[in-house]
Amino acid sequence: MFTILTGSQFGDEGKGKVVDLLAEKYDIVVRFQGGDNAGHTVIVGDRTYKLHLTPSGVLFGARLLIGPGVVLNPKVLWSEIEALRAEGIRPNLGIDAKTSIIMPYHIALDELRESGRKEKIGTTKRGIGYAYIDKFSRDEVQMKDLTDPALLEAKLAEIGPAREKAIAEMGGDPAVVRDPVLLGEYLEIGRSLKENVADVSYEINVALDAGKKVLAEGAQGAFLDVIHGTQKFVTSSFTTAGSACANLGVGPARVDNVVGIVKAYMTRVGEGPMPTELKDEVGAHLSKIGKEFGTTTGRPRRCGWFDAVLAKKSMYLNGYTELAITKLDVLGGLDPIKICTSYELDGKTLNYPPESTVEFARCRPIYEEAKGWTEDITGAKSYGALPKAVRDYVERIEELLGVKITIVSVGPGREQTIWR
Ligand code: 2SA
Ligand code: GDP
Ligand code: MG
Repeated sequence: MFTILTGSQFGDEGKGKVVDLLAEKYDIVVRFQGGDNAGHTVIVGDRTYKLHLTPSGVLFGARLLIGPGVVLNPKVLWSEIEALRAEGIRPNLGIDAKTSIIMPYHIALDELRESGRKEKIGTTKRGIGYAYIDKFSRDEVQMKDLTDPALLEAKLAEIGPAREKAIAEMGGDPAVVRDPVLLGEYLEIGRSLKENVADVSYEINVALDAGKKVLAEGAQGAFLDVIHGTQKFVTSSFTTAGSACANLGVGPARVDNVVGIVKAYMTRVGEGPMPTELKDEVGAHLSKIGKEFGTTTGRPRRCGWFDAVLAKKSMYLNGYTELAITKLDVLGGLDPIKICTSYELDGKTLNYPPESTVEFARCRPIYEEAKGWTEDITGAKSYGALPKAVRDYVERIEELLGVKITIVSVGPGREQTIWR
């Protein structure tokens, strides 16, 4: 069985929590795009794990794979592995030989470019965009190059001068490109991870042939997709479900189900349009109760009402077969609760987001109202035990999106989950 799970909004929908829940039933959990810009939180009991590269199936002992479409910072991965080992968890990790490496110069270029932009994107400054530029211009360092100093040296001899020139032109220090200390650290990690180098496409396809279960874990969300998101305020990878097939080398006919993670309201971290953003006390409530701060950078996330117009587009972009709704508990105490069901643009009513980001930024939300609730739902154990207003909200979203909501999350903990 092959399942793809992606974020349906702007990221941080709670993918980490849901992947952890599902992982018990899967043999392999694999990341297929993005890098350590991702921050996936898994909370079990009093322990919180903030995972950036390690797939969120780690606590159930699944085989964990990092596919060739990921951009990998080896230092971040290594520190995650060490932190997990310190807790007695030994990740069973495979990294594709062709996975692109985020080099120190990618981080330098990301920082320089972002600080030089008049209109900022609000990147995580993890070097993501520049690592993907090098992947697509075929000038990348790959995982296999880190396992052999001669390979890395040859690669840097070929691509180093252009990177040094670019950094110097942007006012940075070109010495970062061949910094012997940094390169030494990378090679040391490469040596340590040599046994983990894998052929991810082959491994997944063989596992599927053998009847095993594979879960592809998306990072970021639909509207941060480099093609279908709100350019230019997007990340540099393909974040929608179809990307899992292309990035992992698994044919689309092998996909059995596509799970979308839907937060019960909207958040966005970084710049870019968000029609339902609230800069009032309701936004402050969502931020405070939802603890909406970036898992990687700690930046405050912007908050707003659920946007069903964007969500409809996400259903099309991803072709979800089922949904998990998260953070319903955070809406408790707000009455009424609003759902954006259309936009107003230049006197016209739109039921679908305009393709142009400039026009999208000018859309005004049109809301319908739902009844709120005041009960604490964080301990609810069954769908029937939820107050009627909560069930009505869930079912209204289901109706608007036309896809069944099978998982209802009422708190960050594993046990705070209701299966419908
Ligand atoms: P980048 O660094 O080039 O990928 O940034 C480009 C845009 O993508 C956004 N982005 C994210 N949005 C939500 N969550 C992400 N992960 C972290 C988290 C974010 C954090 O889990 O909270 O800690 O700040 C993530 N990663 C990238 C980013 O904000 C830019 O708008
Ligand atoms: P991801 O990037 O999609 O994995 O999401 P993040 O981990 O960045 O952010 C989601 C945050 O919401 C994390 O702190 C989770 O622990 C938390 N969370 C997930 N589901 C729920 C929920 O149902 N209720 C509450 N209150 N928090 C949740
Ligand atoms: Mg996150």
